[in-house]
Amino acid sequence: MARPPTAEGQLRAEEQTAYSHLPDFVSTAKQQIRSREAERGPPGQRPKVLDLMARMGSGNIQAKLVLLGHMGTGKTSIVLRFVKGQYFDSQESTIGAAFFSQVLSLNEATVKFDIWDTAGQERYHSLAPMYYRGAAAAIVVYDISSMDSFIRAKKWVQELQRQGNPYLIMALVANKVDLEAKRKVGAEEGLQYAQENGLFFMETSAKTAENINELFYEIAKRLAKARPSRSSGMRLSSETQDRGRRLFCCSG
Ligand SMILES: Nc1nc2c(ncn2[C@@H]2O[C@H](COP(=O)(O)OP(=O)(O)O)[C@@H](O)[C@H]2O)c(=O)[nH]1
Ligand SMILES: [Mg+2]
Repeated sequence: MARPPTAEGQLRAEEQTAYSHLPDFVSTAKQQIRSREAERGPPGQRPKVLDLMARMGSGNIQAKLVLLGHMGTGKTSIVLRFVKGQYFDSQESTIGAAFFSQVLSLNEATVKFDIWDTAGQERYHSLAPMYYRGAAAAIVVYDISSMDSFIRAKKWVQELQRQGNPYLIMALVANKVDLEAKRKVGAEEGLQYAQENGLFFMETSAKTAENINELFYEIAKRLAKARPSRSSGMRLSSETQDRGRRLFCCSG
């Protein structure tokens, strides 16, 4: 006679189902990462700046950037808006992670972002370290219309603080500000949390493009801060996009 399942047994069965597809995904992800690493050359021959970013020559910075956050908060939409100037109302869910690159020219430096856009699903959580390891910058995204996503964002921040590197530039991004009528997380709440944790904070909308360029510009500026000569100004290499108005910045 079959025994009733124990809570532990049930959990193990659920885990098995959730993780059954992971081996394939892990090998694809590892291949993706290996090919990116190969492009950067052998580790011993890479320029070392705290091993966070590789400088490609005078005034050029190559920086790995990772996006983290609950599924559906708009991570992919933020990247697509920045990289391609596109937005889709029915953006498909990311499977595993996706890679993008974009160059942003400041007056003082040219920053090439290698962007890893991760999937927000819990079942991919164990893979996240592969993407944030060695990152120079991280964008943790929540959706202003979802308190759950804000709680999840705080967990990502804690994980990055625990396991990421101490020099990581971290941005807390409150996305979907166009959904003001459905707002559940106040701007002050996000800003306060960011200030207490040494992050910089921005409210964005991938839909309207509000503060999207500003977000990446701020990160690029912080990456370039180590450089001796500095001035301000931004130029996107591919296209000029709408400049937003809302900006809550900066701490950290
Ligand atoms: N209203 C609104 N919807 C957005 C915004 N950004 C993303 N979305 C929508 O939210 C859903 C999830 O977006 P997606 O980029 O796939 O989120 P991800 O899972 O974090 O990558 C999609 O239907 C998007 O069209 C935004 O700024 N405003
Ligand atoms: Mg996505």
